[in-house]
Amino acid sequence: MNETATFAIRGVIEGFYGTPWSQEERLAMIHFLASHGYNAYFYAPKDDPYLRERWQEPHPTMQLANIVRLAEEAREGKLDFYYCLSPGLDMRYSREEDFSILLEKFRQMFSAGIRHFGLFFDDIPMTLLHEDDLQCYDSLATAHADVTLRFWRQLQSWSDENRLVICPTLYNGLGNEPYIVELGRLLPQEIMIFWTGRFVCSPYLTEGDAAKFVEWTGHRPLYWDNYPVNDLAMANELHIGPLLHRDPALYRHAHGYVANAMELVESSKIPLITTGHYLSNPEGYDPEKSWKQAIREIAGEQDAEAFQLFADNVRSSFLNEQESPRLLELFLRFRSQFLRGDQKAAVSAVKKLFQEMEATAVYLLHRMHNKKLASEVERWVEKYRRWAKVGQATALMVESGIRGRTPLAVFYLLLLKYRLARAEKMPQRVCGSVMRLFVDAILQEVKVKRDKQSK
Ligand code: LOG
Repeated sequence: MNETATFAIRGVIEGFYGTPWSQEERLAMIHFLASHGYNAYFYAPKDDPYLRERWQEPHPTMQLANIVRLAEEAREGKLDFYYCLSPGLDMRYSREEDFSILLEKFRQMFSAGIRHFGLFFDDIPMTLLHEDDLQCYDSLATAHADVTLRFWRQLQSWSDENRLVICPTLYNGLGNEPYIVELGRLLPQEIMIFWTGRFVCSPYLTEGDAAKFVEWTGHRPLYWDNYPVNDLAMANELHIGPLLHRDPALYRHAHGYVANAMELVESSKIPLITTGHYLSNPEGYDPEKSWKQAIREIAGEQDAEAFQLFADNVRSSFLNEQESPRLLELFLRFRSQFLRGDQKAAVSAVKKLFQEMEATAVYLLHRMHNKKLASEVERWVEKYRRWAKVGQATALMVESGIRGRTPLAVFYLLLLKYRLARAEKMPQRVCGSVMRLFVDAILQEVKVKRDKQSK
């Protein structure tokens, strides 16, 4: 039994835009969560039409059966299953008929044994949309509080086991914004409120901010952390780096912490393992150690080393500005060695590096054991391979140059430009700007030399 003080709710939310996970993937995820320190799963894929766009319509029979099965499976794993609806795109909050439809949809889930519910108002306009509502309510916050309270009363009348979380329309900031202050004041403390921190994707979550949120809204936040999710504008980033910059003392002020996962379900497990470590023992969390362990578990012992080499180049996200630390260090070493005059050794070291990089990429593209992971990360690995080819052409160009074989150097320069275009054609973020910096620095040297020679 782990006695470490931590968050009461430790969850994952399927809350991304994109193709929702399949039933099979969800079942596997529920088992995974149960064995990695989590105790809650939130069912809220943005692109399940029956949860958001067509929230008024009942779930098709097959889907309903699937949801019920998931909830049962979750219960067996001692996980709370939250069923979450997002009616805000067009619900008339003041209309009894709209409320009845909402209630009916939740009631069906209650009848099937579900006791945890979410009512979401995120990603909708910040203003009231319907004439009836404008007549009836002073503000969006009063409308949301009214619907939430009516629903909460029903939930309580059905069972005192029922729990409710809402996602407000303004779900990030400081917590002193009028909408959230008003909403907080109107809702009793037992109704939980999701909060993503200062930003939609918050680089830091601090104890100080959490304490302020509690002071201003009267509620302990339930953190909705938008990591590792990589939807919409982040779709070219592969968020497999470890969780970072979450205050070890955050749990003292929060109901819990819920990570929004990626559509890439298998890849998500890597950062989710690190998050599980943070949640199980916030004070003792060691991101690098945890990350290595996570890669070993998901990529498998045999492939861990190769995967780790690659993964080091897709670390950057809003959590982490530093990209490709190992490459960067080797490039700096190359530069100083080259400038000191040991040019041949410097070039041969980077040549070796880019060969190793290509071999790693080719191995991962064709021989990885975790096939699901391999197919999810394939585009990023391919980009990594293309960068290796760029690096090789660069090294060969420099090598020909220092040997005085100018025509060959010119050939490699053209090859380098061709390969650079091929690499940059892929939008996936790999190596950040580190490879580009390396190539540009060398091209700059080449230009200076040529200019000198032509004078
Ligand atoms: C959505 C979320 C989405 C995420 C990242 C919240 C509360 N809602 O900006 O579904 O996955 O950002 O793009 C969101 O974060 N809105």
